[in-house]
Amino acid sequence: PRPAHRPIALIGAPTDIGAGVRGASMGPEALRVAGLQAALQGHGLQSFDRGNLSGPANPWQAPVQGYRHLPEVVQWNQRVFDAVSAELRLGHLPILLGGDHCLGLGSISAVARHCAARGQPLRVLWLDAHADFNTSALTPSGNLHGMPMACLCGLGPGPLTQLAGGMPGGGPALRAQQIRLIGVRSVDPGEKRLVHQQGLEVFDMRYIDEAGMRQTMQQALAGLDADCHLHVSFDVDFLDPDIAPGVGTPVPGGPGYREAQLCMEMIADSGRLASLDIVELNPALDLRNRTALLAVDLVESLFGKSTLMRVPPPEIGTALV
Ligand code: 6HN
Ligand code: MN
Ligand code: MN
Ligand code: MN
Repeated sequence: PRPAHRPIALIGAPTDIGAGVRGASMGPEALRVAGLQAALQGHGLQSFDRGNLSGPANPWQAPVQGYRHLPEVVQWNQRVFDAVSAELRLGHLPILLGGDHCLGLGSISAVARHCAARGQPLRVLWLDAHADFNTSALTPSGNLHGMPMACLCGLGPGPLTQLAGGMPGGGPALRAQQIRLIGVRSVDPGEKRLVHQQGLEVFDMRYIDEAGMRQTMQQALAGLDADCHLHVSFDVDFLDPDIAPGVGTPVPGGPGYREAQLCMEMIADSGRLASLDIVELNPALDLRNRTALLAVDLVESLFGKSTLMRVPPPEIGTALV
């Protein structure tokens, strides 16, 4: 079947170990309370809730050599790696319920290893207000949720770049050409230079303002092979904080409700979505769980809610007769 019709496995990773604000550890439960599993089942998708992974508590310490909580971040990511790998082996579509965005490292490392073993092409869409491309030398905070993209590209500490023994050939989990950053509007100065130097394709908010979400997503999804594995790493701070206040690092000027829906719908239309992270939801900062409810609504669209209901209108630009 199309990957989006595979059985879905929900994996909770209740930690804020990589963040600078506490509370993302409550994200998995808030997504459950918002009805994530029922929403997926309502669209005819089979899903299992695997419950929560466990890992070290947040010791809330200062950075050591540019990293906060590196040993704990490694442990959490190893567990995420193992859990996501197991679901992929079973032919399931894993959804990682974060937790902060440092966990994208374990999730995407597992996906990259799985694809490499099968010779399958992989593309990663990173929906985020931030580039998450810092290194220990560049980071203003030491928070590892600001570094997973760089680590996946091989720039970071060995235990994270070579998670669970690393890729078969010893290289990084991802190459820049496999990545599309979408919604970016807050990048630190050194981080900006590194993103450019690495040649990442960035659809920042300026680009989305000028080109529109439709053209942005057409370009971000262009050239997908028919057997491509598409991974979406959805940092909830991608969304405008006016509609999604429950995040630890809000940045004004993100996509609004309709733009975000279109983004998700166009990903659904590709038919290639095969794994997903939902991260950085912080219920301690939310208002009556509305950010979690919005995330569930958008994830429904990601799995084809609107597509299933849609009577196609005439192509845009086609004159009505
Ligand atoms: N996130 N660039 C900032 C830092 O501390 O490195 C913020 C990172 C936010 C990360 O939202 O996943
Ligand atoms: Mn619904
Ligand atoms: Mn992020
Ligand atoms: Mn972010």
